[in-house]
Amino acid sequence: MALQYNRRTCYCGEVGTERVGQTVLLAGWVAARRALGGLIFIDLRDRTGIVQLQFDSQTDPQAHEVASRVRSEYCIVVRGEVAPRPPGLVNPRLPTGAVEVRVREIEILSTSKTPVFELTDEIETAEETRLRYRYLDLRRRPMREALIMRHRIAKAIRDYLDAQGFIEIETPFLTKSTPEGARDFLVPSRIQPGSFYALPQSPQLFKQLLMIGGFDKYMQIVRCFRDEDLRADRQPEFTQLDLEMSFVQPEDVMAVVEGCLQHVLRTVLGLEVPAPFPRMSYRQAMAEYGTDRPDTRYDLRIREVSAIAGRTEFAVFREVLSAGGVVRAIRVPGGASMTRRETDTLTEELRGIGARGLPLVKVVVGQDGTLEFQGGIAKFFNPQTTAEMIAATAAQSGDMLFFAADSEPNVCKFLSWLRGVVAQRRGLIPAGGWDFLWVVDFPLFEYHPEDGRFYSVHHPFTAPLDEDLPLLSSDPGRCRAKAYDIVLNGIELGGGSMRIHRSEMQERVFEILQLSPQERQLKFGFLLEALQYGPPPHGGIALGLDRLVMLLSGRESIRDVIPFPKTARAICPLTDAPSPVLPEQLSELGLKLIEPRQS
Ligand code: AMO
Repeated sequence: MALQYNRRTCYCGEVGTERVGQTVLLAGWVAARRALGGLIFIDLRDRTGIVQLQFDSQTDPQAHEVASRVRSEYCIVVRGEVAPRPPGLVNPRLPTGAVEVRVREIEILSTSKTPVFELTDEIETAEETRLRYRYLDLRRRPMREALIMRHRIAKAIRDYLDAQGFIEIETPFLTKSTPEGARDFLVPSRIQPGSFYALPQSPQLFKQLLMIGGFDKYMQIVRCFRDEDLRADRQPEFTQLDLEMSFVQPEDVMAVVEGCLQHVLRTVLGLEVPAPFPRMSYRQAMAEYGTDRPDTRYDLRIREVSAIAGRTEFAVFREVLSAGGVVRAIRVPGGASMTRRETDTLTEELRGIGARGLPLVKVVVGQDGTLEFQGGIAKFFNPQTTAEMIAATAAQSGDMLFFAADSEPNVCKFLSWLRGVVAQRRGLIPAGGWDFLWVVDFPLFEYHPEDGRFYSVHHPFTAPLDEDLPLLSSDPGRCRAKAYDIVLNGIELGGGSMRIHRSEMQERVFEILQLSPQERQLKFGFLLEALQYGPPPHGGIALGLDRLVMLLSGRESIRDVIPFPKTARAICPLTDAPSPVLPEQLSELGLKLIEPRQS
């Protein structure tokens, strides 16, 4: 009689010593198979782990015969008794390593082609191949664990926010362009030929409408779509934890996020993180870390040294300063031990991102017992500028000072890159650190000299800081926003803001952005209209769920925590999407390709 696979007694990973003597019915995949004389051993795998099966030709010849035909990744069901493994054969690395199942009956449910790669924990296989056979890749423990953790994180988030009175509400995917600033994915309409939906870059406008609709505390774990260049932490479709609240100030939103993340880390990782999380102004972040998402797990802070640099004999410093640039430095404690090869590599890599070089000096104790500079650009310093530079950077014997001299944005870019790389290569990043940080007081606008216009740093509905309101008329470039980003270990996890809820203020911002009444109407007309019907003061935030899961599961890429991600070329190797469509489909949509498809 066939084994009843719908009557499994437990999962493979649950077969422990407490089940010794019991009969179990297990189903799963053949992870490994070994034949030893009259015995066959099979590692049976399901989503909980692996258990060893034993087939004995003496006691159960029929089952042994079937087991001899079984190959890797066959799907099987077995019934047998749990027995302790003989002493000496216990595998302490496996939770089920003290037992084995002596199989009496086995049935092959389906056979498998030989997988094109081995389904081991560590894997060298090209990612494209893994994605092509993702369903096999998903049988591997690291993938399985990441997706299970993703589920737990999402559940912890929902549980916490539900207890706080949030309501999860879905918003449309077939919609109009949203203001997040990336390119839209467009969907042609068959019923309205020549018209297109845009897939939402975020539910931004809808969540504001929900506030006007009176929902007060909204949350959604939601897919967003952005047509942008991909990186390890970016996908064309990704998931946000999206929040919006009425009658709040930034600290209320921040407190909810802090409580939620504390709950997630507690329930998923058993970790306590202190709250409130530290806050840093955008200005400080840029000055000391060169980026708006500083990794505060290690120091290596950037120091402003332009004034001293201008008094050295180094022509590069002087030229840069007279052209309006800046000189800044990083002190690497103990960095004087870095080899020529290491610093040459850094120089080459910095050239790759546009730097002209990497000026450096080593800090040593001179003959008279005072600190002095050696190597690199040491010869351009006199005792006075040396002493000043040492004081400005708090340098000590054995340190290395690295400099960057360029326009301010470039200096920030080079030194923030250098901080990260030096910290990593010199092992300065403590393991197991969870450094959450709020970056606040972002500028409201950024000025683009190429077209002489201001653009919103976040989106045009972001409210200005109350104390900066006068700057809207006098100096918009200096006006700060009621906006906040949350950063974890140097990765931007999320961002949000208070929204403008009064139409005069919105008008003023649109004027600064030089958005014509027609443009305003075309892009955001429905929101502007809704804002005339008693909008509550409101604000919110969105966190990248993929990034959160990536960080909590210790993965390097969000692709490792997404079941079916796209490659860096925005392709799905499994389904082969995107792919050409039939001419009939195009004509039904009223579309015609004007250029032959590039292969
Ligand atoms: P923002 O554009 O900052 O804000 O997005 C919020 C967070 O979403 C994540 N994220 C991404 N993750 C993976 N792939 C991508 N392509 C990608 N793009 C963004 C990041 C980011 O911090 N509507 C506003 C939020 C608000 O103001 O409430 C918004 O979407 O972790």
